[in-house]
Amino acid sequence: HQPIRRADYLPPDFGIDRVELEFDLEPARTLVRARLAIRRIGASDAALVLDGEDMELLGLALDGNALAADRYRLEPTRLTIPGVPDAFELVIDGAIAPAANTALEGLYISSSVFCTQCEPEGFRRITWFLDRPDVLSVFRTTIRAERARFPILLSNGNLAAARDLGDGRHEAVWDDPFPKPSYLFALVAGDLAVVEDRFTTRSGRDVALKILVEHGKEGRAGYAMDSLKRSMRWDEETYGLEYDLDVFHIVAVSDFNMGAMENKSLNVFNDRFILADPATATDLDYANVEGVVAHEYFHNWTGNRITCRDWFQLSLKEGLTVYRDQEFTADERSRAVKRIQDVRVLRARQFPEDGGPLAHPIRPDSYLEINNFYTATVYEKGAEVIRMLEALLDRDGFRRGMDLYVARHDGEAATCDQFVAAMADANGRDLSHFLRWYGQAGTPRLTLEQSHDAATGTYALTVSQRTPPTPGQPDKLPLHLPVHMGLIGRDGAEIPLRLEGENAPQGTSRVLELTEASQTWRFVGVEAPPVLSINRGFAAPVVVESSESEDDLALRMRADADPFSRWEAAQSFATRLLLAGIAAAAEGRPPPPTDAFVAALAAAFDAVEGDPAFAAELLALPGELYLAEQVAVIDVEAIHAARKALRAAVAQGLVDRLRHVRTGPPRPFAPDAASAGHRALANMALGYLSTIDGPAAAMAQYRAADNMTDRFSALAILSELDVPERTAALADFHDRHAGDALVLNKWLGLQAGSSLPDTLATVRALLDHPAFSYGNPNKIYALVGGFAGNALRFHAADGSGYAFMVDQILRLDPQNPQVASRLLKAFGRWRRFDADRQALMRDAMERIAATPGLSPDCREIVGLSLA
Ligand code: BAL
Ligand code: ZN
Repeated sequence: HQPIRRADYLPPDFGIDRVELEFDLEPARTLVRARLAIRRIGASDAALVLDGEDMELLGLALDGNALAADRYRLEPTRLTIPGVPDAFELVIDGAIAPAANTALEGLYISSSVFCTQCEPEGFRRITWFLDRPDVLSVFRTTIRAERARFPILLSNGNLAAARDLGDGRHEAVWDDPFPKPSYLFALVAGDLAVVEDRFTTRSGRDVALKILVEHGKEGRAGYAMDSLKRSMRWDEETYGLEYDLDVFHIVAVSDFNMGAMENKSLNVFNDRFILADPATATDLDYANVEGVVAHEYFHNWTGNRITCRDWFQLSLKEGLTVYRDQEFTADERSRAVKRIQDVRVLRARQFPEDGGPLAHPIRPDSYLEINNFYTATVYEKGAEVIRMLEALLDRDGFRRGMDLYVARHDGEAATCDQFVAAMADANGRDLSHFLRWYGQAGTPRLTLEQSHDAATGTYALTVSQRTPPTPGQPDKLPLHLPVHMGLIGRDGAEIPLRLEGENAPQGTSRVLELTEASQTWRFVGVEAPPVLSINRGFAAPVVVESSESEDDLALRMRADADPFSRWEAAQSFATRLLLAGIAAAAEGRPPPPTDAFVAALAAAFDAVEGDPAFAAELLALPGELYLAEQVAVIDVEAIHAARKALRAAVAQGLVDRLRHVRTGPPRPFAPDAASAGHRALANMALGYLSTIDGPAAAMAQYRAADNMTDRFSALAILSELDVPERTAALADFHDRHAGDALVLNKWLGLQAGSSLPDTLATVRALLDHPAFSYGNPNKIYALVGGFAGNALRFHAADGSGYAFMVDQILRLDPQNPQVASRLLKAFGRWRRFDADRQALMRDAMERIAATPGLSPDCREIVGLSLA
């Protein structure tokens, strides 16, 4: 395995205009015939080199003539045919073994259903092909299988023909008129229930919507269907983008490496992002179903109609599509709450990646295994980069850019440069400086200097930027970024913003453009020193280093006009106390006084009455992963202890308000955002109150709950308490939901994430529980991944957590390298720990590196981590 470099991109020597696939499906051995219409587009002497892995070649024919073995060369990952004509038909007969496919790439079987996952490079496990996203072909797919076991036969596009074959088998033929790269190919065959609905597009196309789930789970597909219809409408209203075929399928399967996959007109989903009902799904599950259904649907334009030229451009479709699904959710639910939740995820997952050995730009420069680059950076930071374009160009300008991008590149495989060029050209802007975001890794840090001249009423703000070095990029350039800011008077009122040289104020919230290492803006008409509100809405994915006073933070917590900034001020205040508490805990000193923070939190809480979802976010203290990023040497025990102490202090200080939240008549369950907000706040209050009252109220709620959010929230609270109720509730939950894999995954994850001291022993025991299986990624992520995310126990001082994870990774790598390498990333931040833990983590990774036959996926991650 050699690194693939972005700079080495060359267009393909051949195009494949038309693909006809025929499948004779049998789990043990499936026959695949591919008839390819191939045309030379490159050098006249170039040989045809097709990608292919883990298949048996049964025969090759060129323009109807069988090719003798000396006319081609078959190697483990490719098939080379020299001396081909300029245009020809190639027929390839091959055989594959879906039942033995545990990597879940290509064609495999999940709970007796044939399904596929081809992105990024799975199609080469189905047939030999130019398996790269810049080769676009029209596909016709013929599927033959036994009717009794596989009554449903699906592929991309429209059903062209179906017939009985007379021998217990049947056949279906699917035509997809839209040229597409091989990674968007999909096939599904099995015995599934179909939930149907319809959607009429703006221009009058009648679209059949079909969601396929396991028999008996039809009742859990309603929210996904509703989300799909709302997504379709939203994309029409927001971007003028309509669906383009007569049918849209979503198939839910239980064994799936990713969340879901946007195959043209045949999305395949991890069932955890489809199935939801009140008894089995939490509000978070509902929100995730909505978000992922929307995300995959939005890919139909941003990803499928316009795809990526090469995998280095992955963020072209993923960053943009994440941005689109975030905006959809913001419009459907609460914009402020959505932004807060997305920033939390960014800080907990992407900032650590950007600050560690696996740091890479949103458009990486090289990879060994592209599967390793489906990262928080490509997805979430990629979405932030798009969001900055929206801030810099404003909403209308952004829409003009999207329209031009679609008009220029529909039907093409495009690049990130082309996307930014469309944004620039549609707005008459030069965005060449902005393009640095695509090539430069690392999280920029902003520092501020402020001064106020009372005599002239001038307020000067200097913003400086600096991006710390990342592996391979020691020197960083200044970036072009929006500084979204406002100024607040001591009375809490927003100050009109008038820059020196302007005739009149331009609103109270503005986007300044930072392009230099340091820039100063002067505002006039500012009578008294103002309180600065900066990076409103988290317009730029940066760290703002601020030494804001506690009084200013308190003022902004209750009075900042930007709700995100109110939350941010609360987080900053809490973080400051927590960092002091962490230092104190590490040195055995008492924690710092919390009265000022608690009073500010109370005032902020009172100011948001009527928005319980936001209030719940306000009360949620910064998480352990975020705090770990803020300290020089990560001390997991001190972080845990400091956070626990501040939680107790907040509970005491806000006890009356928290009790008040828990009063009032019970509300009937509904999955909408407003109802979910009430539950979020009530459960936040329950958690705080349990630090005072113990387990009784949580146990009562656990027993009485009529929905999974309330039941599971109570269970999660109990799971952190070392009390007999904990054991009873966990046992009850298991028995209530025995046989429901998705619900039991929550049960596995909760136990794996518990801070109680015997967690590792519990996790080991659960490996043998029937609810766990090494064949199912959801279960592995719940139990083993859940443990890896449990900083306190994974980083146990004796190294037991590390040893356990190494065993798990090495066990999984031969069967599913994608899952193994994701788990391996847990070791990436090893240099941030004390010397003893560093040594233990290094040893652990060296044990992995020394393992013969390690997958390229794991080899790349361990190599980067240790470098
Ligand atoms: N394209 C892989 C899954 C997703 O991001 O939608
Ligand atoms: Zn995506």
